[in-house]
Amino acid sequence: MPVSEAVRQWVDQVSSLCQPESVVWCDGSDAERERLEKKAVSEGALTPLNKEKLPGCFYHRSAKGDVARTEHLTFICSKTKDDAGPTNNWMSPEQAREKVLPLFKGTMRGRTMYVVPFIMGPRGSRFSLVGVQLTDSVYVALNMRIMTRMGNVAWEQLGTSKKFTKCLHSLGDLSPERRYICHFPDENEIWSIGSGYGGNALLGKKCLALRIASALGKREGWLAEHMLIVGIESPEGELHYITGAFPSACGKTNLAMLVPPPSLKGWRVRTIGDDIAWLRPGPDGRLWAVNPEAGFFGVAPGTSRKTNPSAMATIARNTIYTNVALRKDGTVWWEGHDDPPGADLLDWQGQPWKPESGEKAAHPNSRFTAPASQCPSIAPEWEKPEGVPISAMFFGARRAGVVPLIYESFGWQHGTFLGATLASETTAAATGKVGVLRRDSMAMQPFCGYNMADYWAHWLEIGKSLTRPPKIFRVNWFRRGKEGQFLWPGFGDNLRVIRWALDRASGRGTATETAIGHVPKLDSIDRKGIDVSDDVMKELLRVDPTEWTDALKHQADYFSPFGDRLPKGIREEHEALAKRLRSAPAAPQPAR
Ligand code: OXD
Ligand code: MN
Repeated sequence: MPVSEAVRQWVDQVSSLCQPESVVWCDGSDAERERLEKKAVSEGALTPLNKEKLPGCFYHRSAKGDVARTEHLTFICSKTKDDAGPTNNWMSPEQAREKVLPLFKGTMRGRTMYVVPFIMGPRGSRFSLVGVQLTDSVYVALNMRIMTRMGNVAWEQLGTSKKFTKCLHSLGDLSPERRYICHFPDENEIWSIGSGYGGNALLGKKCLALRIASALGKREGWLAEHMLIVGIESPEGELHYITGAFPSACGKTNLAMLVPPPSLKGWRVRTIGDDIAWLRPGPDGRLWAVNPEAGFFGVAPGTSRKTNPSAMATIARNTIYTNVALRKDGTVWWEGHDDPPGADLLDWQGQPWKPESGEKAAHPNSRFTAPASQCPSIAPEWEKPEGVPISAMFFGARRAGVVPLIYESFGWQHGTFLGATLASETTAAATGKVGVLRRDSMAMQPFCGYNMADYWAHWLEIGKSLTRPPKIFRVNWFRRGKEGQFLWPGFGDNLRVIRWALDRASGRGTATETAIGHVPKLDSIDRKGIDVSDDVMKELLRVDPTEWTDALKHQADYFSPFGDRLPKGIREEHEALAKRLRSAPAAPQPAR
């Protein structure tokens, strides 16, 4: 397969720097996969799992301190600090060359360097981008094979072009002291050293498809978003596509593979993607989306036949499991699994585990890497080069109070503001304390490759180019009652909420106008077949102007570091909300 001269030159340069013992050019073939799997097993990077129960599956245990994205070690290396903005760590390109580049010197001595060409996006699509990852981790090469269109297809797509993202990765010594994930949006380049964890090491995903792509999208007039994409088909055959932005580990994979409950007969969900959407205005004035990925890198704990039967079917073969617990019979287990743990379980660190230990057997951020094509609900159109047109977009987060189950924005600008002000209680997907309220604007805060104020301005610009923009909604499946219990059943029943949104997008559906947006009326959301009383529904939909006035102050604090860069449209929405809240009647007190 002919390879562009630009690629060859770069591979030579990196080889002289990292000094690998050998260089393997990946072609993406099945024979190669078998070779790499054998190598990974012989090196101890992978353990084969039970061939009957989990055919084609492998197990990987990562280093103890390398189990999640490390945002404090993640940098945007743009020309100026202002270009990266107040929400990103910044390092100048010169400083990165001085401080980080030397860490790559000789780092691959005695190791193999894999040249992993890949396409993000469907083959032959105008949306798609080519990347080449150089890595000394066979585990990473095998994961990239699942998560992207990897191998000769990428060389074919690239041809003689120089437009590819240079993704340099080395495990280094896996020490957090020498761990850096650096992004160069102007040079279209990524350097990652010191981590083998997915989000830090599978460079096509967060690094390319979000941080680098968001900056590229800004220049070229499109959006790279931390969003799932699904098609929702009614019993009458009406098909709408939606996207949903949720912070990490807030149920995007579950929503992307939602199974309608038996009481919603005839509804069907078609999965397109579970984590990332690339969106472009189409010639018809609508917004079109593709999923740039080819696999799912999902959180294992909590995944079961009850919560996500499609995911369970997807991960039954050809899957790499990372940091889950291992059973003696070569099967895997995690908290929230359907089956009991059984005896003789080894925890994610390889230690014998007993339920009474009080410790988690699987790491809370343990993962599965599985091909999207294996998902029973995958849409036949999931790889369409032109993508799918979007009718509605959802911004959601984990909030115990304040935010109602769903509300609809007054339009694109207000919808952008709803996304911009998203905040969520933290989870285990990134290192740090769990359960703390943290701003995660558009669910993109850890993933935006440039100043977020410019990013919101870019959203507003994109809106202007759409004559048929999607409706934008804010959702919160996680509202709790007085005793701390979740008020909404969630999972498959979230389809009831989406149905209301799609009705609204089609000019149907009833709502009450409130200070924050259009909220469903008490009976707007179908509750047939679920036990959600009127009182609980009232609480789920309650908008308390006092609580929101307080939230408004936090929003102002959040916006303040952006200074004059904050777009006028966002400032206007903030002021308009303040005004509406001042004239809003007091809310009735919670019923429970
Ligand atoms: C992910 C994340 O892995 O958001 O998708 O952390
Ligand atoms: Mn994600």
